Amino acid sequence: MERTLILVKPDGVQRGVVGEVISRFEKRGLRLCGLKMLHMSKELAERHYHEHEGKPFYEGLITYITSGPIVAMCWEGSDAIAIARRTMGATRPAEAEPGSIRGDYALEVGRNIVHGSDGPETAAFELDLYFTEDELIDWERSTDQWVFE
Ligand code: D4T
Repeated sequence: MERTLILVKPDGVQRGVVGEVISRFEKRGLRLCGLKMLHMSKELAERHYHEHEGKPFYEGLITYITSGPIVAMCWEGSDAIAIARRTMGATRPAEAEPGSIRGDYALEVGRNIVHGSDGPETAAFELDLYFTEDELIDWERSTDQWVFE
């Protein structure tokens, strides 16, 4: 079982697609294991996006991601990281397939609605930024046997 961090970014919250995003991950079969709403501090944003520091879009990215409340979630399942990224679509919405979240709801890379961890190490690092261990729930769904092989 793999866990991934998904964020609904400020544009997704403002545009009222939090429920839609959650619904797509639920319908896909991933299991929700943590959820909270928060307003990201500059410090948290800088820690999250430390790998992009110095890039031309970095300052705009920090301003955008701290511009309003976000929703942070943990989703789990086999291959959760890759499956979540396919469900979100390409980072650049112009390249995102129709039917993906970004392919259906976004136009610009700097307003791309959602974030998802891009690998197991990043997922562990990012989940730790947003959730304490006791905020991540170990549970089973009655439908798990029909979703997980
Ligand atoms: P996030 O982290 O938001 O899920 O994005 P990705 O993992 O899909 O993509 P990323 O790390 O390459 O980019 C992080 C973040 O920066 C914004 N961005 C990116 C931007 O505003 N301009 C750009 O040219 C790029 C490459 C969008 C996502």
